[in-house]
Parts: sequence; structure tokens; C-alpha cells
Amino acid sequence: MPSVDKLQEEVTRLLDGNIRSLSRLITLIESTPDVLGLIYPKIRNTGGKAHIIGITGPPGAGKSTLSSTLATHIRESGRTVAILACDPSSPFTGGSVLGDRVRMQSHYTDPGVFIRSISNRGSSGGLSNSTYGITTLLEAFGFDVILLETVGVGQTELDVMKNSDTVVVVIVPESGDAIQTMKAGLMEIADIFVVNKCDRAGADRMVRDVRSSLQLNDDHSDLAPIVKTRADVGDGVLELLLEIDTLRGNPEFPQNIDRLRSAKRLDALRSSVLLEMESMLDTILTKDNPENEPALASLINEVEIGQKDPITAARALLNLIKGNK
Ligand SMILES: Nc1nc2c(ncn2[C@@H]2O[C@H](COP(=O)(O)OP(=O)(O)OP(=O)(O)O)[C@@H](O)[C@H]2O)c(=O)[nH]1
Ligand SMILES: [Mg+2]
Repeated sequence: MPSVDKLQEEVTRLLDGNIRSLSRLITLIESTPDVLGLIYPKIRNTGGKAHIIGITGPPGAGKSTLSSTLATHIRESGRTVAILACDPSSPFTGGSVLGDRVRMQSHYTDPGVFIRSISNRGSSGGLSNSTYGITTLLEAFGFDVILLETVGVGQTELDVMKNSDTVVVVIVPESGDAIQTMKAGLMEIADIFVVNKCDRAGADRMVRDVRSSLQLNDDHSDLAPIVKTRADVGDGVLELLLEIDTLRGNPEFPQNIDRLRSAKRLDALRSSVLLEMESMLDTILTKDNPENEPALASLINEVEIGQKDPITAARALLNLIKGNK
């Protein structure tokens, strides 16, 4: 880790528009999310203006293809854009990263488009923590729009998506997709649905399925829009951007944006505390951890041998931890 002085110089360069400094700081936050604490005081008043758009959905649904075409339309509207692909699972995304390279090629010579992928690999603080830090850096740099892509539909992806202002959930016309999406909790966080690959059979049916699931879940007053796209040739993508901008441009939105941002900061706080607590618990529950107080050690032992029920013990354990402070 660089010295505090070096770090501050790097942040100054980032604020001056130095893209290499941005890249280096992203690498640092990716592996050590805590570094944000040293950077934040310097950048906290510069950001907050970007529109962070989360794009999520099952593997291979066309998220990267959509992001790339969205980026083209965003540039055409005179805005700059950063694409951040978050892959929580594997360091071995060779195939799709290679595919993405080809897809994103048209943007490489444009300084108004920044593309970066990050993963869990080597991170000590969880992907949603580093994503929070990195989007804060991208905002401070001055990007107008940040596209946040996550692969898959697990809890980590949901946490990552909480970093966005607007969430786009991408599904494709394949049986079971809508149901899986609902089960994964994506239905609740979606502001806009995209049914991509609408060149395939069943697209209209898929739109109807999503609409009826929404009607079951919602009070009907504020149903999320559903947009049909064919991302590989660009069909429907401009319409998608219009929907996204409409949500952002909603007359109610400017008053709400501070509230949304505050909620997002609290969400980030929550995930971060949960993560810390989980790792603390893992340490405490390590077999025969010599650092455990005698009362704690015997409580754990009682649960282990079946003398005390885990539910009651949980409360006692929390009280012991609280008493330790
Ligand atoms: N037929 C058809 N193919 C598409 C469409 N959109 C994307 N594809 C293709 O689907 C494949 C997957 O697209 P990606 O954009 O990589 O999908 P992704 O959701 O980013 O995939 P992961 O990041 O691996 O989860 C690629 O071969 C695309 O060319 C579409 O509308 N119709
Ligand atoms: Mg992708």
C-alpha cells in the first residue's frame, strides 16, 4: 500500500482528470476496500452527480452487449460513461472477458468511455464494499453515467446492485427464467425489465409473464417498465435508455435523489457491518479459539455437545459480545 502522502497525490491527480491515477486507485480499492477511508475526505464533495445504472441478470443474457450499445447511445447524447463489470465468482472469466473485449472494441479509442472489470479475487472486504468505493472514485473523476454489470443472480450480486440508482434486470425468453429471477429476489430490486434476445421464440410471452408477476407483487400503481431488445443488433436499446433517463428525469427524482443516496450509504454501511460481523463470528466459532473468554468458550462448547439449544445460546452470545466492548 502506498504511503498516505503518495495516496493523497494520486487522488489529486485523479481529480485533475488523470485516467492512470483512476486506474491505480481502482486496483487499490479492489484489493483493499478500507483504503476508501483515506481517500473519501478529499473526494466526498466532488461526486454525487453520476447516474449509476445497475445491469444484472442470468449468465449470457446479453448484459455486456447491452452495456456496450447503451454506452454508444449515452456518448451520442454528449455524456461520458464508465462501465464496471463485477464478477463475484471466478477469476477465470477468460471466455466472456475475451468476448467483451471484442464487443467493447469500438469504445477503446474514445476517452469518454472507461471500461474496467473487477472480481472478488484478492479482496479482503467483499465485492459490494469495493464496488461502493470504486463507483465513488468514478463519480469523483466526473463520469456522467456509470454502468454496473454483475454476472449471475446470487446474494453478492444483489448487494452489488444496491450501489446503483436505477436497476435494469435482463432476462431472455427461455423457460423458467422469469421464475428464477423472482426467486433470486431480482423482481423486487428491478426498476426496469429488459427481455433481451427477442429474436427468439417466446419473447412476447415472457413480457406477459413478467407483467403478471409484477401485478401479483405490486399495488399496480407503479409497475416497472418492460423493454424488449435485441442487443446484438441494437434493437430497442435506445428505447431502453429513454426509459432509464425518464426514471432519472422524473420530476420527483431531483428531490428524491439525496434521499436515495442517503439510503444507499446506509445500505453500504449495513453490508459492510454484516461482513465484519460474519468474519468476527467465524473467528469466535473457530474450534477452541484460545482468545475466547471462558464464558464464551463454555457457551460454544455447550451448544457443540448439545447441552444448550443454539437459539437461546445466540442471544447469550450476543450479550457476551456486547458486554465485552
Ligand atoms: N440471438 C441473440 N443473441 C444475443 C442477443 N444479445 C446478445 N446476444 C449474444 O449472446 C451472447 C452473450 O452475450 P453477453 O453480452 O456476453 O451476455 P452477458 O449477459 O454479458 O454474459 P455474462 O457476462 O457471461 O453473464 C453473445 O454471443 C451475444 O452476441 C440478442 O438479442 N439476440
Ligand atoms: Mg458480461
